[in-house]
Amino acid sequence: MDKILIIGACGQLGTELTQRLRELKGTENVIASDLRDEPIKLIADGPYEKLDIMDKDAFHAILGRYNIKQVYHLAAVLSAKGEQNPQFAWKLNMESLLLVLEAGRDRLNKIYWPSSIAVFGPDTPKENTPQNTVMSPNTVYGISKLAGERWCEYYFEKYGVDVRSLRYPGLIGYKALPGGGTTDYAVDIFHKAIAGDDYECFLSENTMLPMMYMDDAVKATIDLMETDAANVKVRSSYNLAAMSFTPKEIASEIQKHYPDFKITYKPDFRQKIADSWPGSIDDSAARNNWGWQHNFGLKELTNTMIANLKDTIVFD
Ligand code: NAD
Ligand code: AKB
Repeated sequence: MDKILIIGACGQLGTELTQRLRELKGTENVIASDLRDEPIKLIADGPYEKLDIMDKDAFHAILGRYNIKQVYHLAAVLSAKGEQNPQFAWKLNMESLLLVLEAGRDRLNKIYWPSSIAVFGPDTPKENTPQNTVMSPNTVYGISKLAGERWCEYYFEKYGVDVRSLRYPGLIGYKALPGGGTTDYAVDIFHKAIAGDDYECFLSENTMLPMMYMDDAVKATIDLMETDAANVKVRSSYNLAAMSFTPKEIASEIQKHYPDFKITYKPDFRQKIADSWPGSIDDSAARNNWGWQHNFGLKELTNTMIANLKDTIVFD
């Protein structure tokens, strides 16, 4: 059994991915790490290391101590936060990936690194965006993800590093809060509705974006990592899709549960980011190459978020 290190394990995705990998691989085989001194409660059941991934020596010490053979590198500055400090976002997103890829050359069997729909830009076809198309990201986050994809393919082709990647859409889950992206509204809106509050949305009512329920994202990640290397035909990053909706559409789905729920719209700087991203994604390569299938659409997402958030909002 390969020992796994998750970098950025206390984040929105990392929390749920750590939980699922521990269920599948055994708690002791999945080492969570993040900047915090202590793990968040949801992943406090297993090994945890405080790690700033910019610290190469500390990273290698952990790889050696646990004899780590697989790394899931999730730490990044996301789209909205990245625009507030572009130099820092570039530094963290790029340098940390290169550090992990270098480790892949001599001591790792497999690496997972997520990309994003943010690799696309205003010149990209908006509907059913193809796997290979015009890419003109105009956020530092998107530029770093596109450059990261090129580095992943480079390390695979030049050095045989088995690095795998998915271009996630906006991820929505009830266990952890999002960390500074443009799609965060689709999580925030549930918290407001359940608290009985109105929601002021920072995107306009008809902004269509691709989204995914967290269980599907975790399933896709593990499916991709578990499939035979021969099935992984895209070594930059796979398009991945489940559903697309607008703020108006998700609000009206929520109103089926909370008829008095009200949404208003006050677009801010994130509107321009959202406008540069696709409305829907063609993920047929993932479906054909390694059998990707999603389980959650807008209705299932809404039912599940409301049912679980009502009882289990966990703030740490
Ligand atoms: P997040 O911001 O919720 O979590 C990131 C985690 O990384 C945080 O816990 C943070 O403390 C940690 N971190 C930051 N700097 C670090 C450092 N120097 N060393 C170690 N840890 C550090 O992000 P997320 O939403 O969980 O996203 C995880 C990955 O998935 C990111 O690469 C992101 O770009 C990608 N992604 C996420 C989404 C989404 O909707 N959540 C969509 C597309 C892609
Ligand atoms: C963001 O909005 O920045 C992320 C993403 C789609 O990459 N959720």
